[in-house]
Amino acid sequence: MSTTAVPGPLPTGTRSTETHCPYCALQCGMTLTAGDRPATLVPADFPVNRSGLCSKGWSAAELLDHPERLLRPLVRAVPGDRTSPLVEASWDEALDRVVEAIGRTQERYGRDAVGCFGGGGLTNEQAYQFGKFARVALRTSAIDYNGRFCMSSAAGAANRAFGLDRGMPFPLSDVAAADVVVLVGSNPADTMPPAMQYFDEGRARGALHVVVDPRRTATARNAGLHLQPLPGTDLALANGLLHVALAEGLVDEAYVAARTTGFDDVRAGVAAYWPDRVERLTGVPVEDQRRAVFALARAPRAIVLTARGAEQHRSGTDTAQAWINLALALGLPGRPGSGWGTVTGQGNGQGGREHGQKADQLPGYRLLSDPAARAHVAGVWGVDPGDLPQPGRSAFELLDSLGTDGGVRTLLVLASNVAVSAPDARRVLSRLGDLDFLAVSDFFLSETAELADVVLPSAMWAEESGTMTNLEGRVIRRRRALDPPVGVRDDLQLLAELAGRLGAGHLFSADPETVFAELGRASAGGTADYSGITYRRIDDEQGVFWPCPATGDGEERHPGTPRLFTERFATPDGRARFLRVEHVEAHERPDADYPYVLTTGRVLAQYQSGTQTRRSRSLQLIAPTPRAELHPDLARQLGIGPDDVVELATRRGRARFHAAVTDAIRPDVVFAPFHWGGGSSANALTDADALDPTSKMPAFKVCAVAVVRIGGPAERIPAPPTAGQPRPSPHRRQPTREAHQPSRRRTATVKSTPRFLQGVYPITGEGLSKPGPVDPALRYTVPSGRSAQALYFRGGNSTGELVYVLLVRDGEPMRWFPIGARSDTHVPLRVVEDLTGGTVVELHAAAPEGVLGEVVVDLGLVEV
Ligand SMILES: Nc1nc2c(c(=O)[nH]1)N[C@H]1C(S)=C(S)[C@@H](COP(=O)(O)OP(=O)(O)OC[C@H]3O[C@@H](n4cnc5c(=O)[nH]c(N)nc54)[C@H](O)[C@@H]3O)O[C@H]1N2
Ligand SMILES: Nc1nc2c(c(=O)[nH]1)N[C@H]1C(S)=C(S)[C@@H](COP(=O)(O)OP(=O)(O)OC[C@H]3O[C@@H](n4cnc5c(=O)[nH]c(N)nc54)[C@H](O)[C@@H]3O)O[C@H]1N2
Ligand code: SF4
Ligand SMILES: [Mo]
Repeated sequence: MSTTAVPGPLPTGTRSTETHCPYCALQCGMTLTAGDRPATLVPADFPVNRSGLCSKGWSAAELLDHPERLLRPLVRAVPGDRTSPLVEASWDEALDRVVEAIGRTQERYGRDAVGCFGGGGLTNEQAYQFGKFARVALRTSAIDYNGRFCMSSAAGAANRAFGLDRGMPFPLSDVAAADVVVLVGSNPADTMPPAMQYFDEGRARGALHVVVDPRRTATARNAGLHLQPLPGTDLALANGLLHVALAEGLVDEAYVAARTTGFDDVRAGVAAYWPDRVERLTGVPVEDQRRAVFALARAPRAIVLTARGAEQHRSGTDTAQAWINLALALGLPGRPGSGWGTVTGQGNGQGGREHGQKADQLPGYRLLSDPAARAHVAGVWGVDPGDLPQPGRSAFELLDSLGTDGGVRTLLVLASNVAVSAPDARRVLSRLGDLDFLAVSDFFLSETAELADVVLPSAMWAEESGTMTNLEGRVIRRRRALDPPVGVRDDLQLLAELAGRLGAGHLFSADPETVFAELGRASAGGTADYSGITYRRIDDEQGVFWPCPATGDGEERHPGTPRLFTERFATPDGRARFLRVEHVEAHERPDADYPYVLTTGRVLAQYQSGTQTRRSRSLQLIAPTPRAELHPDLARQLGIGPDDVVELATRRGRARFHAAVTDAIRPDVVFAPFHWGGGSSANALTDADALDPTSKMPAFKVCAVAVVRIGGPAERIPAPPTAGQPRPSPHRRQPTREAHQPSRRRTATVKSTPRFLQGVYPITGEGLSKPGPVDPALRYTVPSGRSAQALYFRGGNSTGELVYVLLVRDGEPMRWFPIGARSDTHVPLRVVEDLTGGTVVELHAAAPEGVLGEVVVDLGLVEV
């Protein structure tokens, strides 16, 4: 292999090329005409989009010759001084500066002080090459990518449950044939519009679609049933649906026995999620819970899909698992036309997580911590397995370490705009400022590139070749339709060139097809096996679904795998794994200072951090300014009118938006799009301190927010004054968090009169006659001047022994509630007398000596 194998120029003249949209994971097929004139495109009849495109796809060609495109590398006028202007430079000079910085940093701080940050927009070849570049040319463990902020929770859950993560284990067209589809935190009507044709087709056949979303989105409006939970409560909802399924005998016991393990534990766990408790946690009425689960269980073909609304939480992995548990209990995964899937987001969000740009992974979805995997991949790379680094830090942890001892000092970013899209963006901005050196490859001067020491101009989608893996696991080809502008290089070439300057050039190629063949060999035998896929086959077969292992000479070739799990799951014993998961409260709940719940997400005409779509003239007409959605009741209360400028404030920062007043959102929730930076950065508001323990996903979808009106409608939204902004939190070690930590606080701070003492608590038995306090949260003092009445007690017991819960009033036992082994109880208490102001009410528990387990308690009181 050599770095000279760069693809040559295309022939002159006007020609049409079949390729795919640069944006989302649907990867709609399109025909691009280019050559002697500006590029134009029309949709193609490709299996996913069947001649459809959304406004982003339609307008994609506009950006190819946009005046703001980067056409030459940029470097700081004064090297090392990021306050000096960025000026144009030659590739040689720019790359010299990058290589010098790498050398300086590694010499001074060690190999791991040089870091890489990738993206799910890179082709498979580029993502693969980036992972290899980090491990082989830089020999650093510090590499991760933006998919951590996207698919990681769902991927974690799928790997745990099925032994394999392919977003949709079936083709998208199965959606059209399903009788019931449940969409949890997914809004394809705005995020993948052409996919709606499959949903529409299903509904036209009489299918019921259930949408779970705190907003009545365009997707929800078309659905037969809309469940509108409080953000961050989807896990409780899924457990609640499974509770109903069990109570109603809807579980497919034969499937559970034949194809799964671990159900007993889940069965015991969901006992605590009775419908009215779930209604209180989520806001979804009992009636709707029942409708959803009956429909799902009785449908001949049913599909459950989760997306970012359910997954971008600190318990995102467990939430995805809860929906997988439900799907498994109903016998869906692996059954024809049925199953669970996650809707992958970025153009190559699927391939981007398979080929080794993730901190813990090697190509083929192999693990860096697995000696056999290291040996295999090192063999393909021609290096010593012992030279491969160990797993590194996850995306946010990597960003938070920038500029610290033991952290990254020189960072290379490809295809990500973390200054806008990472959580707690003001903290990330400050960390980027702490770097010794930042290099960014992009085709526009993104907010991250603006901060760099060196900016490397990258080729755009229509100017490069490679493969992408769409949301169905279909490997498709991005075909070069025009030559990149002179002075612009594709990232594959960039990495090969850099590797050459670092002395590893002989191990890297700049030719996509060569790299793809190598990727195939590296993936052979892994879960994501691409070894039987070639460019030729992709052309002939309209894409090939992985796994597709190579076969020997004379053997029939592997057909690829459109549908997974039909016979067995990818676990060692072939069975899917149930895993008990518990509801955890949002890490930050509304309080007097920040009284509402903020959630964030997408609008139709903008894409991600907006680097591209905010530069598109046609898209700017549709979504020119960031609009925060709030309910008319809330708007009235705060004196906010339509299109007024409002400021959202959280403990991390402030950002301003136009107000979109709409009754499509819950009155206690505010929604902000994250496509803008600067004074309208939604991520200036979000929190990064509560990462999911498994996936390290930040809680993008829930935090506590305050809202104030700044002024009337204005064309330009003024940025919040810097003086009022909180200081970004200082460097400190990431707190380690334990999984499944039961809640230790009360779950509701409703301003109305009901009061609840509730939660799931561990107990240690000291004898049935020796009750003791369980948790400080189970204590309530009636405010002076008011009185209260206990209304009911509900309790659940996970242990194999009888336990008692005791209602204590001012230290005196008032009522005993026995709860049998592994069962629950419900006791109405309306007869209990008034509790006057100052009275202290507490719940204690007693269990036989040595018994360990959990109790679920829920005491309902009303305060008047
Ligand atoms: N137009 C457009 N399309 C895109 C993208 C884009 O930026 N713009 N990005 C692509 C990418 S990378 C991705 S990952 C996908 C994402 O696609 P989606 O997952 O569909 O997009 P989001 O808007 O992030 O979130 C979906 C919904 O979750 C809801 N939600 C918020 N909090 C919660 C919650 O706690 N529970 C539940 N059940 N729902 C909640 C929001 O109201 C929102 O309607 O879109 C892809 N397509
Ligand atoms: N608050 C909040 N924040 C979120 C989310 C949310 O729902 N709420 N969603 C998260 C999700 S799901 C995602 S996927 C992330 C996405 O966040 P980002 O990683 O910021 O994604 P993009 O905006 O697509 O950034 C890609 C950048 O790279 C450039 N680029 C695109 N393709 C290429 C390429 O092939 N080569 C090079 N060199 N450059 C390229 C683009 O111009 C752009 O500047 O945001 C996350 N952030
Ligand atoms: S749905 Fe996705 S892939 Fe299709 S045109 Fe729109 S952005 Fe492009
Ligand atoms: Mo994403």
